Amino acid sequence: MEAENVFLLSLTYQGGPEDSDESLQELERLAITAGGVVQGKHVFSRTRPTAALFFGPGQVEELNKQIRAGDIDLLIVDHELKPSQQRNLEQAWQIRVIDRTQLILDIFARRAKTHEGKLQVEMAQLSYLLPRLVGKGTELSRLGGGIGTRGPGETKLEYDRRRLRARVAHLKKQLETLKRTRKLHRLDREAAQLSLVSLVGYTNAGKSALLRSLTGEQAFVEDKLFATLDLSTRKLVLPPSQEILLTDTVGFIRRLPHHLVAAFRGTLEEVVSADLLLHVIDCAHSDWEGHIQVVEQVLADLGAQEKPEILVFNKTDKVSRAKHHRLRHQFPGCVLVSALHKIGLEKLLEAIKVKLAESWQRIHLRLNYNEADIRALVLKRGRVIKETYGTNSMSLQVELPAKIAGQIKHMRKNKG
Ligand SMILES: Nc1nc2c(ncn2[C@@H]2O[C@H](COP(=O)(O)OP(=O)(O)OP(=O)(O)O)[C@@H](O)[C@H]2O)c(=O)[nH]1
Ligand SMILES: [Mg+2]
Repeated sequence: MEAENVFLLSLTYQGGPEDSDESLQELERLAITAGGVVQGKHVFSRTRPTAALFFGPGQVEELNKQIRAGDIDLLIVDHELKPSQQRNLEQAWQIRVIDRTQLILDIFARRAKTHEGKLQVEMAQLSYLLPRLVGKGTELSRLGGGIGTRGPGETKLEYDRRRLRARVAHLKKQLETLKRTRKLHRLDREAAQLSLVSLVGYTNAGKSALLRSLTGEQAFVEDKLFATLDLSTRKLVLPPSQEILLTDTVGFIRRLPHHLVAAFRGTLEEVVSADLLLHVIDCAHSDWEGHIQVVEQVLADLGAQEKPEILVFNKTDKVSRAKHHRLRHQFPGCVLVSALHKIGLEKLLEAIKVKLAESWQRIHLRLNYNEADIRALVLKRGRVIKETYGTNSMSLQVELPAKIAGQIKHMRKNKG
């Protein structure tokens, strides 16, 4: 497909978002990720948005001249537009207009790989499109290509609204089924009693790179926003022998469209059901502090603000020693790493071990020598603090997750 020439537009107004500059820069990266060539950008300012056009009539006219003079295929507005505003702007400018949400949906559509990921994106796209179909009738075929029209939804655009609604209902059902299956997997995990550690963080922070460096497996890493959409979970051994599961998933972004949050809620809830969150931060990014806030807000929205968390500052290879010191001072307990250069990984593994152990119970076990299976379980899921050997039995001081302690009790009772 030929690259599209896009123009980016934003509005500052009283009571509006205060992060316009940061957000517009990000919109530019998103547009490029979606395959656009950014021809220009502009920030208008007004007391408040207008109901009909979002921007002021004079501003729309001013931009019209610029559009006529240039070679622009698509206008992207860095706000969520009402369906009527979008239609009116398209009429005024005679080119396609999409908003931030639609752009992000487009990127998600390209990125979704697994069955569930695709269903979730289609669901988000359709819920976004449905209110926009009002009065459009056969005009829909107009949306036949380019940024903001791609993905699982695109072949479905000929459906009339009734069939779209039926499709949404169908998707909902399928996602529900998948969610149930996932719950079963979660039960499996609980049966296996493995601790789950989730990587969370702003998009492009280096979560997948970290998963890859830690586990030595191939995770999809790319210098693009939303490189990863789907859950991927790997087993990881914390030396010497403790086994845990590490999960990587979709990154967060400011003004994450609520359609997406809703569609991806199942996956995100899975992530935050973890025992421990590793919040990965690109400390070389100019807005790293803003990113932390966005991520903490999304986590709070998902009800995960109380989860144990380790702040992992990544890409430390790109910042000065002085900044390392400042970060350590400002965020006690944080870990500094470079996923790319594999720096600080042992410290991170140690920090994960310590943090997981904070909720463990310390118990005393007297084991016969034929109970090697229980000792092995302790070594895999917890740790031995002290161990002494007698003639007929060994005495162990151990620290374990409460569940494992319960499991061991159960195992011994069954043996009689
Ligand atoms: N210099 C440097 N670059 C890094 C480091 N870690 C990751 N990167 C780069 O940062 C970019 C993003 O890395 P990813 O691992 O894809 O980031 P992510 O957090 O998984 O991003 P999403 O999947 O989009 O949410 C890639 O180009 C990586 O090579 C690091 O420690 N140092
Ligand atoms: Mg990733």
